[in-house]
Amino acid sequence: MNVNRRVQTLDEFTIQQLRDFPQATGELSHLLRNIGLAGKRVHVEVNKAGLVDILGDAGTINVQGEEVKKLDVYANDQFTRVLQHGIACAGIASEELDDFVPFDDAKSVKSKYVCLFDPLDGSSNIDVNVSIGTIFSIYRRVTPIGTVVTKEDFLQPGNQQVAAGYIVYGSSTMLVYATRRGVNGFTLDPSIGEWTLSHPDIKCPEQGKIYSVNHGNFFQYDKAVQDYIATCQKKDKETGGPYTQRYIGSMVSDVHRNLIKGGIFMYPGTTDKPKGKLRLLYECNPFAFIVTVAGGKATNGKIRILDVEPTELHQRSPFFVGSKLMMEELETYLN
Ligand code: P6P
Repeated sequence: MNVNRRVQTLDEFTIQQLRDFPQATGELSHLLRNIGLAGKRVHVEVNKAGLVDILGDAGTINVQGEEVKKLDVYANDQFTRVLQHGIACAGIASEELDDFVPFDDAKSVKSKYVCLFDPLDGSSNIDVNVSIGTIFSIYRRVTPIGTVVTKEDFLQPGNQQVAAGYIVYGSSTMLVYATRRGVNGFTLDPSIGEWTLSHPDIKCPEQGKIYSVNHGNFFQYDKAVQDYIATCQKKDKETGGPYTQRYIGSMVSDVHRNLIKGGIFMYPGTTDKPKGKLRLLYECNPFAFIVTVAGGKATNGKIRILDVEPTELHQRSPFFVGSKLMMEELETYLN
């Protein structure tokens, strides 16, 4: 079997970044590799999910005599543990945990980053075999190095993110992350157990032909949103309309597809839920950062989502993200 030796692994890529920036301490590279390690472990379990009935359902004891955890609890534990035992993270916040978790051991308090994540977004799709994902967001702490992190280290606006990314457990498993220098995608090669650089320097096409929204909520959206959706369905030589509607109800997959092919993803506020459903800190901000670095745009319907000053860890926000020209067309309706 010929192994493609020219493809860079995540480790080689992050170490190359370190060589290109001698002043870097290597902590961010180390943190990203830790996330890659946890992602590989979650990949293994997610791919077995269909077999859980054989291995025993969550909360039962499986044939190996181990307690079978819900996959999102398992994923949360993997990301928390790998970051806590690393040397680059001073604390985490997770969709699965009510409050943030400071790492107060002697080594961790000296770390300069904090990480927020949704360990397994869309986990309700697992039992119908729809792709799911992990979403993460990395900030430099604002409290003094050497002290235990506090909530203010986590309540930072998205424009302060140092890096952000996601893992999509789909037909293949991919890790995509952005720093201010660009967006790069790595596909897990199970034959060598490595993330391999498959999508270097991802750019979001300025114009796309895909719009993603839950039509079931249509009559609960603001009129401006309804009018924009109607435009997506009309013939238009200039924009290439009508667009195709693609929405699988798993944010990581929907936004990943639109990032690569071009498109717009919307989770607007509704009359029942004016703030929408998606979480600002570990769903909206990471994707807003990634798509913006790739050339797209992201708003909460009023301002750039990256400029929103957070007040709570789990606050929700309406969310619109995607190709630059499609977002600008949407904004003509929203403004
Ligand atoms: P709805 C999954 O539960 C999730 O949080 C996102 O991944 C997804 O985009 C959204 O909810 C789907 O929500 O209300 O359209 O089913």
